[in-house]
This record gives sequence, C-alpha cells and structure tokens, in this order.
Amino acid sequence: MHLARFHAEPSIFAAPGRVNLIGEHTDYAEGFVMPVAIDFATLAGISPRSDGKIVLYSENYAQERSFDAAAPPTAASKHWTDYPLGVVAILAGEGHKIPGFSLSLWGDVPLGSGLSSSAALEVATALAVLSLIGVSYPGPVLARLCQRVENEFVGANCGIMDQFISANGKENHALLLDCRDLSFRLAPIPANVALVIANTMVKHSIAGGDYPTRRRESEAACAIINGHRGGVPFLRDATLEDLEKWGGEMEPKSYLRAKHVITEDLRTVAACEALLKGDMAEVGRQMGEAHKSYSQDFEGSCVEADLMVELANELPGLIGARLTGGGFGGCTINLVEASQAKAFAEELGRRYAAKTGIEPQIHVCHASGGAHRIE
Ligand code: GAF
Repeated sequence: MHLARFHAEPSIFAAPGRVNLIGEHTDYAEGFVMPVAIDFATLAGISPRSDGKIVLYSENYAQERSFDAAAPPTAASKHWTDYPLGVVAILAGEGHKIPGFSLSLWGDVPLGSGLSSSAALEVATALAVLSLIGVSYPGPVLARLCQRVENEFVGANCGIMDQFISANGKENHALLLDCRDLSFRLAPIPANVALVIANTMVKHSIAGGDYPTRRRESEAACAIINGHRGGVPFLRDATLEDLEKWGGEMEPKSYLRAKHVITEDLRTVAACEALLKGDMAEVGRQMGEAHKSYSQDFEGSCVEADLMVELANELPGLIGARLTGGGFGGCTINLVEASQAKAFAEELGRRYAAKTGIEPQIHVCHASGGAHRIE
C-alpha cells in the first residue's frame, strides 16, 4: 500500500500489543507488572520525502493527513494522528531534527479493548522515525520516550508498562518489570499453556474518567503514609502495616485503592517466582486473587468482566483468569492448558453471549517478540 500511495519503497517496523498477566495500576506507583507481548501488532512503513512534509496515512481509518515538518503541531487534537505527531514532538524535543517523511500505518490490535493499541502505534512510529534519522535507542529508553508521548502530548496519565513490553517483549516469555529502575526478568511460558484473551466488548479508555480518578485516590493514600514516616514517595514503598497504622486517616476509597496496589505488587512478584518454577497452579491462584482485589478493592472492573472471569472459572483447562489492563472494560486474560484452549474459548464465548446478549471476541494467542524491523 505504501509503495502504491507514495511511490517509494518503505522501511517497515512492527510493534506488538500486550496482555498483562498480573500487576495492575502498579506501574505508575513504581511497582511491578508482568505483561506479555501478543500476536496483534501495528506496522509502520516509512520513506523520506523531499518536499518538507510529514504525510501520515492510516489504512485502518483510510485517512491521510499532511503537516509541515518544520512546524508540526505541538498539541493533541483527539485524532489518531496525535500518536505519530506526539512521537515527532517528543523526538524533536530531544533535539532531533525531523525531516519530511511519508508514514503508512496499519494495525490489528483491537482498539479500545485494553490491549495497548496506542502503545503499539507509538513504538512502531518511533522506531520508523528513528531509523529514518539514523538513531537507535535501547528498548527501555524507547519505551520511556513513548510513555512521554502519552503523558506530555496525548494527555493520558499512564505508566510505562505498555510501551515497555511492546518495545522489549520476548517470544514465549512473560516479562516481570520493576517499574522503578526498569530492570526486568523474563519468565518462560510453558509450551502447554495458551493465552486466551476474551474481549468483553465493553470499551476501555485511559484518557479520561475512571483511570485518573483511581490513580489520584491511590496517590492520596500514599501521601498520608509518606506524611507520617517519610520515604514513601510511591505506593511501591508502602507496606500493609503502614496501611493498618494510618488507614483510618484515609478516605475509605483511597484506603481500598492503596490496599489493592500494595497487595498487587506482592502477588505479581509471587506469580513470577511461581512461573519461573513452573508452578502454574500458584500462578493461577495469584491471578484469581488479583482479579478479586482489582474488582472489589480497586473497583476497576465491570459487571461484564466479572462475569467473564466467573464463567472461565467453571470451565475445564483454566489455570487462572482476570481482567487485564487499565480496567472498566476491555479484555480478560485466561491462562489455559493448551490442549483445551480451543474448546475453552468456544464454550466461554457461548456462555458469555447467552448471559449478556453480547458476542465476545475470543483469541487464542501466544507470547510474541517485541518491536522490530521487518526485513
Ligand atoms: C493502562 C496504562 F497505560 C498502564 O500504564 C497501566 O497503568 C495499566 O493501564 C494498568 O495496570 O494500560
């Protein structure tokens, strides 16, 4: 498509979406997450132009937009171009001179389903633009730049998980990330375990509404603990004892949000240890606990996602199920014995549709590699 539209052979880059196995709303609290890159991805094809323009084309939206490379927009406009333009703005802010280029985008990460379509778009675009200007950054640095696109350009107050796994994922592995220093451990996913992603079809968004509210509530609890004993700039540094001591001074909702975040860090590290030992029953148990905490204490779930998890728990082959991603809709992640995955997916879809009248999309996936150039 790029060649036909722009009459130039593109360099092509791919960046995957992600599913988070465990560790929700812990990344911006400098805690732990354990995501996996998935088979859905965004592709970005790029070629230079000599007319000083940045021309962006989205195959998904069937839309082309043109900008002046010498003076690209510096503010978001709630349009899909915000993501590639945000990448341009952040890279320009880093001192890179951005030349004219044509960029074609195509992706199959389902939009608004909590599988990080926007992170995939940012990372694919960043790799493409960086290759054009002959710059290469280590994966963690690339992830941080793309997180800044969300925080500083798009205006979404997210953490680093999604961009990090898209840039650094490894095939057949989950990645335990310490969001404080960006160190990570890779834990192999056994070949007899499938990732079944079940889309509730309830739209998820982090840009407005509940995501920033939850973040504020949990940070308010952190500030109270920090006010008492210091050394707790983030909930990562707080303990359950802290919560018991000073929880009475917190708004009840803040207390519950903090309880989720503090216990989620413990569960996430425990789940990684279990995965490294091949103890899948323990991984599944931690995921089950994580869902309860996400739903009841963090109030980050919704009726449909709770139902999807409940139905999964009735089916043979399930290892663990929970709502994944930013919350309030989107997808559940189910670890399922591979030999049963197809039957599990069909039956889950059938039961969910029968109860809700909503036809869910259910995907049997595997852990894919991180962003790369397609030769
Ligand atoms: C969204 C955000 F983008 C992540 O940074 C993370 O906070 C997640 O929600 C919740 O764990 O995906």
